[in-house]
Amino acid sequence: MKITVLGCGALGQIWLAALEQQGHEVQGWLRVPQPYCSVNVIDLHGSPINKTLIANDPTFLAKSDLLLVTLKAWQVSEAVKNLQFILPENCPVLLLHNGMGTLDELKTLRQPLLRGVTTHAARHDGTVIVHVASGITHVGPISPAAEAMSELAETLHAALPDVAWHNNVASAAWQKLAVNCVINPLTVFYDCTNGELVEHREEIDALSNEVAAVMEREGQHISREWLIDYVMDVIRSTAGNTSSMLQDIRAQRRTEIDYINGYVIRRARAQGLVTPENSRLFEFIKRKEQDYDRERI
Ligand code: KPL
Repeated sequence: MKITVLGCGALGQIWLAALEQQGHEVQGWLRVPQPYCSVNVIDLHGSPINKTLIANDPTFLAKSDLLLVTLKAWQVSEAVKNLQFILPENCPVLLLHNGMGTLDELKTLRQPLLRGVTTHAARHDGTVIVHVASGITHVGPISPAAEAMSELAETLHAALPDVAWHNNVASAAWQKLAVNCVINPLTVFYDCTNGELVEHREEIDALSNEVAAVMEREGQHISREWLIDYVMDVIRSTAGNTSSMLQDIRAQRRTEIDYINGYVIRRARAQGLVTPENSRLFEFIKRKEQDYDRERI
């Protein structure tokens, strides 16, 4: 297949390396156009993969069979809209990011739209991307035109397992959103690893309860107890991780808070619910972002 990967950060480079090794023709697409992009990955076995791949080639884009979007949530809709008239009309667009809300921004996209949720973990170590933990990527259709595209999951699975197809991917997306609503802002608040959050059970319960209530109204039927157990499992299985939000804050980058707790707060408001704990942490992260924005002026 001919595959363009939009966004060449940690996740993007892992996918570029895996797809290229599987024999696919790949290119990277960077927000600041460049003719080449570098892939410097240490794979799960500790082996380095160093490649220079073509990037930002509109001719390649116009012939692509898949656009894999690995940008941060807040970058997605503008970047995809900028490419939609070069990309073939039947080329699937697969979004792989934390949080929710981009689908509302891409309602008018002509191409078949898919959503993915991944538990693969990678981190920057200087200029190198270390693939720290294997995971599972849940993929499913958003637009009707994508409903018959389950073979895409097999193609992706062959390159970077595990990939599972779900006709209803919303449920996997909501569960991941719930995990991110709890772990990400709390790790920033306490400036700690995911695992250290076990000390803060009261806040974990309060956040999870609020998210579970919103999920219930959104048609995602899970019990509060189940959600808390699920969040605690992720905290334990990713104990050594620095959450993506804490990495963003430490590097003074914009976080995905608007698409994580911000999305839950917006849905809660629409459903007549209040989410004081989510709002408190949302405001806390926003203040942090504003502080370093101010420092730059
Ligand atoms: O997705 C994550 C993130 O850091 O964004 C979790 C699941 C919290 C793992 O670190």
